[in-house]
Amino acid sequence: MKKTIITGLAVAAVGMLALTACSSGAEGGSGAASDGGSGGDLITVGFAQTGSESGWRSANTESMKTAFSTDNGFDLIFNAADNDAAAQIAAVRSFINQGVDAIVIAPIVEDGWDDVLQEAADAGIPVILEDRTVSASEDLYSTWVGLDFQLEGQKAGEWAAETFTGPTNMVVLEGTTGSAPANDRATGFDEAIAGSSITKIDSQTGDFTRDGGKTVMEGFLQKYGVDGIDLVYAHNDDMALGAIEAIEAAGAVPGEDIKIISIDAVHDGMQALADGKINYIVECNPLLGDKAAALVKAVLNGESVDKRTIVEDQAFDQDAAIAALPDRKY
Ligand code: GYE
Repeated sequence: MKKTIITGLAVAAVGMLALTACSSGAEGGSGAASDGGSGGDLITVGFAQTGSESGWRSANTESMKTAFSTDNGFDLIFNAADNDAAAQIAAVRSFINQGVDAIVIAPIVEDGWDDVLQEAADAGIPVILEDRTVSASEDLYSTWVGLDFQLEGQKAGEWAAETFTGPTNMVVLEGTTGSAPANDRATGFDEAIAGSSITKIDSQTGDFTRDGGKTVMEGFLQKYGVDGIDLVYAHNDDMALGAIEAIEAAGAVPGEDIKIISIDAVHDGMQALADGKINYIVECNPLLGDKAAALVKAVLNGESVDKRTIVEDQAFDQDAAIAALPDRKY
């Protein structure tokens, strides 16, 4: 399997190549492309988004809508499945029935994709995955652009193992059950803290939402008390922000009485880190639109593309968050 770490420059170059090489761009389509009044044929793309569960997702949706604009040569059919895996598969089926030129999916969960991906392949419609991955065979999709979720979890775990050297009771706020980031962020973190003095006393899904994180954290606080929990590992910022509300409501100080590590580095999370309410954040870059759009054009033009494009992430402590906040794009 080929694996590429791609830089902004390389992506821009691919994008420009694809733009100049793409005249009609509607090969494989069945007349669904409309010209949208711009004079040329547009590439009709069905995008099956997960939903609108988090700040990360809002930034990702905006990035995708901007990149797949009419000005860039696309006619985008956008669907957000409200975190319902069956509804997302139904949306992909409807894109196939509409005869779109290409389908882009941010898969809610990893499993269950084989049949519908085979149907897309049978219809000659290429599928490009963005953000999350699937467990189905790689032959069933053209390419994937996303993040190394396991490495994100590992970076968070390494920081925790270095920082908490005495006995530490940790609770985990997991992302959506069965999603690639929830699975991989758990694996990466658990491997990194193996043999450390951190004990995972509980772990439950908060579905990547602020409300979910708050509700699960309220339950943990009821069960273990403020004094029974030293550390929260949240699979995303939104759940950490929900946990902050629960901790404050319980009369404790988040970031001090109970430390918090999360993943994403969206604006509200970074602000909480700068304010000392979160202690460490590993970034997960949601700005994948341009890369996904360039890949769609390259695939439709018959160019060979890498099977995986992984965008690199950074990590932030409080000082780094204060320094980075003014220039953050999301
Ligand atoms: O971390 C979370 C979102 O799939 C990487 O989904 C994405 C995750 C992100 O809901 O905030």
